[in-house]
Amino acid sequence: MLKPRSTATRELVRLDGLWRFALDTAAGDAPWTGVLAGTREAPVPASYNDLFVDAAVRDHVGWVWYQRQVRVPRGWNGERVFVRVDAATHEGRVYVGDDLVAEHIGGYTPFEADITDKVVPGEEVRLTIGVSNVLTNVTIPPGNVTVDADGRKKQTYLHDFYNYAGLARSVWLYSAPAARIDDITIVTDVDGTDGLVRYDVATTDVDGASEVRVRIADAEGVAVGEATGADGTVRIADVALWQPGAAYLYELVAEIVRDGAVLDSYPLAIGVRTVEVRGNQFLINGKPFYFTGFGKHEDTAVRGKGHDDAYLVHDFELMNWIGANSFRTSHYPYAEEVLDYADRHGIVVIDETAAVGLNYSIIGGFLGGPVVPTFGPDSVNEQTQAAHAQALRELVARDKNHPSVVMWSIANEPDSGTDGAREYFEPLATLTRELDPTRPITFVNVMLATFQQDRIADLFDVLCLNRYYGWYLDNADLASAEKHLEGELRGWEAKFGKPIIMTEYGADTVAGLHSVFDQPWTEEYQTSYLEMNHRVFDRIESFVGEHVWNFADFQTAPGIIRVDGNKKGVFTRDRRPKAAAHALRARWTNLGR
Ligand code: GCB
Repeated sequence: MLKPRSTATRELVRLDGLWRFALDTAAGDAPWTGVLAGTREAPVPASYNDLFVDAAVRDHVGWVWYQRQVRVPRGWNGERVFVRVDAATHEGRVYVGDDLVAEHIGGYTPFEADITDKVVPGEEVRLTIGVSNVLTNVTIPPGNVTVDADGRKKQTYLHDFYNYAGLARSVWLYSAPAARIDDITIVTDVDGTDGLVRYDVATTDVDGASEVRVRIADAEGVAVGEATGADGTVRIADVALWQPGAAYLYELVAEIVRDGAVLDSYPLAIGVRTVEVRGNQFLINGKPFYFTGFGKHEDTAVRGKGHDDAYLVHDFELMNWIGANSFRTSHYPYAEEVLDYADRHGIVVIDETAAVGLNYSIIGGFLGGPVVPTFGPDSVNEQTQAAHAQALRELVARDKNHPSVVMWSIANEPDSGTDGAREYFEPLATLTRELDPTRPITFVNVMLATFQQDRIADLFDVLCLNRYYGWYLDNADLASAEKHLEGELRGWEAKFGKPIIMTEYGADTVAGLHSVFDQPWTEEYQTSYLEMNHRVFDRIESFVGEHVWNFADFQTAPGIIRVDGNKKGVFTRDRRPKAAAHALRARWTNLGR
């Protein structure tokens, strides 16, 4: 799916700003048929939860409604008109006037509708968007809604970040010609010093007299290659590769041309690079790559998961300062602006679906709750698997052309050591390879499923492990933690011979808390904990990366092991460095890998 862009043939109106806002409890039935009740307004993009001084909003379970008037530009006469929602977390319904025009399940991928027949250029329409935050056993991510004796609904979930909801990314109105480019797929390769750009342009309403043309220009705008036809290959002589830390982007322009007139035109930034797993190495452009960086979250005060360009730039600046060359979009696809920025700045991305918390054993085994089998008719079942497959399709469709994305992560910490895991994951691994045969795939393994228990790691290219020796295990005993961590890593290495990335390791740390002892929660302990991990990583040959959990402190559901959220950030929630940030910087800027 193409990102909406203003091009020679397309126009764009961004619908960000304040929208009328109401909870379903206040909005009445069919709230899209009139002006939304009440006086509340909510900004788009932002999660709605923390905006109001009202627990009923923060803890709301169900639908909320956003509404605004929109004037369709009068110059759009004769064009197709689309509304595009970058994300509605977790389910969205879009109404133009009284009519439902789009429905979508899945909180972190975009959807759109052709609303040409519902609007008149030059006139206003009422645009209403319903958003539901409900998670069940068949959604990705899963959750559960309970109703107590007083009729109060409560949403619980198995993942460790707050269930922020609403319209956290932009909403757009855009025009496109009737004969138009629907999609572009780019795959790049290298042949000696030349770059090969294979392209495939999907179109709508194109007649036999029209043709597709593609041309590529370098960063200075100088033409370097062209081709005609809906698919083909363009060769770029003496190609400048997209490299980690040294991004180079070309611009590919796809056009539909008829009798010399350009009917539609869409420019796409592309980077030429290769990615490959060979033996126990992860290769980018044929050279071993060692990941340094973080698992992140889209999370800031007040706006929740609302996308914010200031935080985008600042986070990447901090990653650059600390020597991070990569991050994982834990635990859901991030805003497209983030990937565009990573493309332009040479930051490597592991792109993850929102399949987090497919694991009932964590509550049972680890947190001492009741043990429910994860995979079963009433828990993670075939319907969940279908939703997961759809999440994979939408992730790959959205992000396939980003050179920064070097690997798909199809889930975080599923219950990979129990009955049903293989039956659930094997078809999804196969599907991901079909959707994109060019990138390695992985899933992120939980500490309850060591190399002895895990049943699915062989289906994937890279072993991504989350391990908390020295925190959840061997807390305050880094000497034991060091032995146990090394023992387990050697087990994985011997059994699979695949590259290993530590995708999470971290210790909760309250900024400003200090001790001369190995005292958990202090800044000193976080630093010693990371140093212990690094000593072990440096002894394991198959190690190809380390992503600390987490880049910054973030909000979670309330609980007795969380103090106003998860405090494993190397930066605080407002992005100030803890002591560990300086230690990491010293390591990562001197790794020389
Ligand atoms: C994990 C999860 C992550 C949590 C983290 C923690 O393994 O993948 O979402 O936040 O542990 O801090 O417990």
